[in-house]
Formats: sequence, C-alpha cells, structure tokens
Amino acid sequence: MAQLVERCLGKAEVASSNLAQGSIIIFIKLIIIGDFKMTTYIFGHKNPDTDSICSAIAYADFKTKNGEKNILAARIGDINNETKFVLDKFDISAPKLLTDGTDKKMILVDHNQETQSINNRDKGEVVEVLDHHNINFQSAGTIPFIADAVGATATILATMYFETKTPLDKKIAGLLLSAIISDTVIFKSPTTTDKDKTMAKKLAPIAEIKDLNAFGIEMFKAKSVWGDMNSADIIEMDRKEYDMSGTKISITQVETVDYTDLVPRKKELLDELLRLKELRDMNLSVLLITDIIKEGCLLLAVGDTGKIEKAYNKKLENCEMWLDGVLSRKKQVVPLLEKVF
Ligand SMILES: [Mn+2]
Repeated sequence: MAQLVERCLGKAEVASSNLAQGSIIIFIKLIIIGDFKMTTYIFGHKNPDTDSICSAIAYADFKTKNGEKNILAARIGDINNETKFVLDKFDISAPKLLTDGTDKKMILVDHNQETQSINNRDKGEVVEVLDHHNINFQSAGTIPFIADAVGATATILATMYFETKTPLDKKIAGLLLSAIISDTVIFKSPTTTDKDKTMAKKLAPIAEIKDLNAFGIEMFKAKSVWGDMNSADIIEMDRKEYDMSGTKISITQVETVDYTDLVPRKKELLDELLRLKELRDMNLSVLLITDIIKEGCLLLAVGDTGKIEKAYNKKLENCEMWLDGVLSRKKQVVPLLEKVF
C-alpha cells in the first residue's frame, strides 16, 4: 500500500497545480480506503524471528509472481538484530508493521495460535495458514491450511517455489536460506529434517552463500549483541505465551554463541521475568539461554517452577538449571511442560 500511496502522492503533486487541493485529498483517501479493503496481509508471529519475517516476504513474492493481486508482507512486532543482519545482507527493507487485525484479510505464516498472533485477529478474516508448528487453530469456514513437520516455514515455501518452478531470485533465496539456518540453529536443532537440508543446499547457490556454517555463525553473532539491550528487550526478543490446561506460561528463547555473556546479568533477567509474570498474569515465566556452540541451554525460571523440575527430573539451583543438548523450545521444552501441566 505504501508504494501505491507514494505513487498516488507523486501523481497528486504533479497535478496539484491544476486541481483543487480538496479534491486531491479526497482522491487519495479513496485510493487508500479502496486499497485497504482489498489488501491481504501476510505475517508471522509476535516478537518475529527471521523465519516469520522472511517467510512473510517470500510468500508475498510467491503469490504475486503467481498472479495474485494486493498481497502485502507485514510484521506484527519489531525486527530483531539477526533479522536486521539478514535483511541488510540481501538488501531488502523490513515489511510494514501491522498491529491490529480488525477488518483485515490475513494469511498467517510461521504460527497459527491466537496467543502468538495479531491483536483482534478474531475481528478480521484469516484466509490461509502456512506453518510448521503444532496446530491450535479454529475457523468457521474452510481455508487452505498448509502445514508440514519441518524445521522452518521457509522450507515449505522453498519447496513450493521449486515444485511450481516459480522464479526465485538471489534476494528471496537468501531470505529463505537464512530462515532455515536460523530456525534449525544451523541444522543442529532436533527439529531439523532432511527436507530442510535439501532445500538449504538448493537455495545456497542461488543466494550465493558458499559456507552455510560460517554464514550461520555470522547470523547468530549478529543476534547475540546484548550490550545495547536492556533486560526487557532481551526477554521480549523471542517470547511466546502458552496456555497449558489453564496454566499461563511465558517462554523466551534467546540464542547465543556464548551463553556466559549473559550470566553476569542473571539478576536483572530474573527481575524482568518476575515483573513480566506479574504484569501478564502468568503462572510461570521462563528464559532459555541457548548456546549454539556448546549445544545446550541455561534455563532461568520464576513462578510455578516445580513443574519444570518434574519435567526434567532435575532441581533448579538459584532459579537456574543447565539442560545439555536442549536447543529447541518447540520440541524439547514445550511438549515436556505440556505433559506435566
Ligand atoms: Mn519458524
């Protein structure tokens, strides 16, 4: 829409000497309202990660290249440092920020649960879902719901590009590849499938990335810049809320190339988890500091922590425990907690 408005404004400026100012404003308003009604927004989850942002951009590109009109990529939160690095690398601007689903036509990528989606989603219309998470979704009508148990939404999209022979340029290939590397933690996460690896291998030459591991480390280093972030920024970076049999749980995951960088800030991080727990009326508030090199995570938790001890059969010491080999919130944390709640 921004481009359309710019185009209209451009025309309006040229025409302004000939037309009355008021009629130009009405003309622009009509264009904006008309466009607003027709636009279908594609976006990923709250506190978007690289997969959410890149999949939204790529799916808008895919649909547009396949003849669909008025499709616009969007985001429902701030861009994190890793995603910024990726967008800069492939010279693509961040999608438009959307904060309210009221009266909007929406396509969800990389999520389907309401708690992780746009505010007032129920006041708009979800027309399609493309995701790789557990399904917790209801709709009144029949809609296309594309889901696969793969490591990234971008893997599903890459498969669609190749299967339909939709042209894939360096930029979009770069975004899809970055999203796969990010979500699979450079193929180390247990969520990684053969399909993710196959797609990454096919995308790499198009994206002109030779060393996937080196590129991945560069991405995660860009993400692990904590100096300019306060504890609230860190906790909000990749935080998801869950409802487990009526118990409200917040789980943040941050990925680092060295978890000990955050250990000196443990007290302020715990204070923030506690503040958040009270503010959002949670029963449990968790931070997973994932170390992608040591391949494990330091778990910090406040609230109903007995359930965590039960899930991992291990005691928390000073609100923390080290979990060897745990890299995936989706596969190694959420299902274990769901069992004990
Ligand atoms: Mn994802």
